[in-house]
Amino acid sequence: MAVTASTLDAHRLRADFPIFEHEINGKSLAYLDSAVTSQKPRQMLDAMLHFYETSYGNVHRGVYALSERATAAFEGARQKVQALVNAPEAREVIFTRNATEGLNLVAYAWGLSNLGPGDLAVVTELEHHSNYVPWQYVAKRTGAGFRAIPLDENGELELGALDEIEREGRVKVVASGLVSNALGTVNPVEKLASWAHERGALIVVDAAQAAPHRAIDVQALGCDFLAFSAHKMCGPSGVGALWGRAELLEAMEPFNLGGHMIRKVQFEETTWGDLPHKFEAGTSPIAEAVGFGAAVDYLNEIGFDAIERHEHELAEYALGRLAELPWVRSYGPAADRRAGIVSFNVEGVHPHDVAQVLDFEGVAIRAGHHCCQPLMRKLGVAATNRASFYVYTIPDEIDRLVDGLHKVKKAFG
Ligand code: C6P
Repeated sequence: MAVTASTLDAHRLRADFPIFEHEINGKSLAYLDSAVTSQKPRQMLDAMLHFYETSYGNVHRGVYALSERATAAFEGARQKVQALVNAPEAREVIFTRNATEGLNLVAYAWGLSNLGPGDLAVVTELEHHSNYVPWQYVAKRTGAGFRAIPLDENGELELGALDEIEREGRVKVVASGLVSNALGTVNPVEKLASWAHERGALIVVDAAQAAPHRAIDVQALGCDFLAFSAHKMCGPSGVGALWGRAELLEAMEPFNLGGHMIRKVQFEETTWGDLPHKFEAGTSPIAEAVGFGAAVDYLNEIGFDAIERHEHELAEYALGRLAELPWVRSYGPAADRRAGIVSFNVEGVHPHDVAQVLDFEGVAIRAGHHCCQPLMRKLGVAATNRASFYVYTIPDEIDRLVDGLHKVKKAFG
């Protein structure tokens, strides 16, 4: 990996990713869909294979050496994730299946017992369904109100609306993404955290599109919970992390019940284990957690400042290139206010048709509502096309996207 403290060499990094050795539709792959899931570096794949070949066993269950080795690797991965987000304690990091499960854990295990009539759960109009629907559902179940912070025409949160929201009930929880998956907007989470805390409310941060791309410090953000997925950050699918403040997690009811999460089970009553075990019922994604740890090592070696700068440059380049096409409409804020995600539509052409023509050219982008239907409604569209970037993205892929869009225009008139 040839990188300096502040830059990265995406051409060199591509060599770490075996997927780029394969052709798609007879063309080299231009993978512009890292926001849906990232590709995997050999270092992470090797770490998982090595673990399976040398150290695999169940964790926290055996007294034999292999199980202890597996437990040490699994807990080592937890410490890597703890350091990644600057969490005060490793026991505050819960391994989940993904960001969605982490966010549901908070909505169910905290929301069901702490929300009620007169309370408000506040989300944003930019929110991914995973941090929107659980709060809408739990608000309905508990009789609490449900409000969404609106967006302005630049795709940024209108914080001026908070005063009005506050007048409508007792704000108990604010749920916000740090980076929007649909527009790339970077939300002012620190401000929202202060606003929530001044009102005695909690803030739950969806970092699914942030943790892969920028340094995260839960203490500096001032949040109470933060969730993300390994598969979007060079790690395997099937594992994610939820960080929560220990005193909140300790006071919460469990989310899943069964093996490993108990202290004592008797016919009359069951008591719960300590953190993090209380929230890790059943056999954990063991090798996946080890792969997650290896992915964190890989990204740390590149450096998050370099990753953020690289993706910012790509977003700026992509927005500039798309602006050359008068029949393409881009959505979202200016490049300096967003991460490496650009959403757009080609005039008169359905986003699925756009993505299909691009696929023939080996260019993979996403088309759809991106699990953000409230946002699509706000934009007045059913769907958009979206290109998203990562450490291995090179400007040539964006040029191929633009060349492909010319073909779309030609094919659909
Ligand atoms: N977004 C996309 O944008 P899971 O599926 O649990 O790993 O991640 C869910 C999720 C939560 N929050 C945000 C901001 C996200 O972007 C996502 C996943 C994907 O293409 C799939 S909709």
